[in-house]
Amino acid sequence: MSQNTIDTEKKFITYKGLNFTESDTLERSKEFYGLMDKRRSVRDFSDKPVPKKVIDNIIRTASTAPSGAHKQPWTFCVVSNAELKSRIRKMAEEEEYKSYHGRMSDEWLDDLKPLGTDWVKEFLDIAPWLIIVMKKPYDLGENGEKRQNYYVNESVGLASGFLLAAIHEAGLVSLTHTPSPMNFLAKALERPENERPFLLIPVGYPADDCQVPDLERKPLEDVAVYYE
Ligand code: IYR
Repeated sequence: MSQNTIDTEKKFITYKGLNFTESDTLERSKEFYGLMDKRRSVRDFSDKPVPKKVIDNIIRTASTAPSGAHKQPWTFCVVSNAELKSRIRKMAEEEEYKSYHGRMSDEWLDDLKPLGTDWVKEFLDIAPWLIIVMKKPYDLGENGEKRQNYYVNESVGLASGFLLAAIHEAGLVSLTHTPSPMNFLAKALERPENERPFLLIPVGYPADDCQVPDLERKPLEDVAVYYE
């Protein structure tokens, strides 16, 4: 073996999959769909605490997502500190106020009407945890050298999807919040230069009087095309 391939020698292990019977596979696929179909984006949070160990497991799950060249180009910044949450809220609302008062097009504002959103982001103070998902276009090596990551948006999007599923599976609720522009988060959290905010996800329990818009999901026929 040549000198420069030693570090990248491939190692393989046997993988047998989960091996369910066909009827269990059908049953499980139906059950999981039923569970995921109950997930809703929530904006009315309770301040009821969620143990840190739960958040740890949810993030471990997110980090099992596939990623380009298995680089796992993400960092999950987890905020429960009330003072920091409140600073984040203030900065997010400053940007959101500008977005709702001129930066977003009339078409965009019209499309948001059924969701009842506005620039006020009370949930950033109330939810017990804020998870800020950071994407890493490159890693920093030991001597500060840049190491390329690949398919970063796809990878971090997948990890965020796994994160939302794990949050829901645990009986908690979340919101995929995108205050725009989001750069203030990298500053407030003092992140290194190779991290960019991707999503801000409050996590907790729904408020007692929580309301969500009465939305319908597209049926299978409208989202899938089969070529058999
Ligand atoms: N970022 C704003 C606006 C917003 C945009 C989309 I697209 C949404 O689906 C929801 C909201 C906000 O968080 O209010």
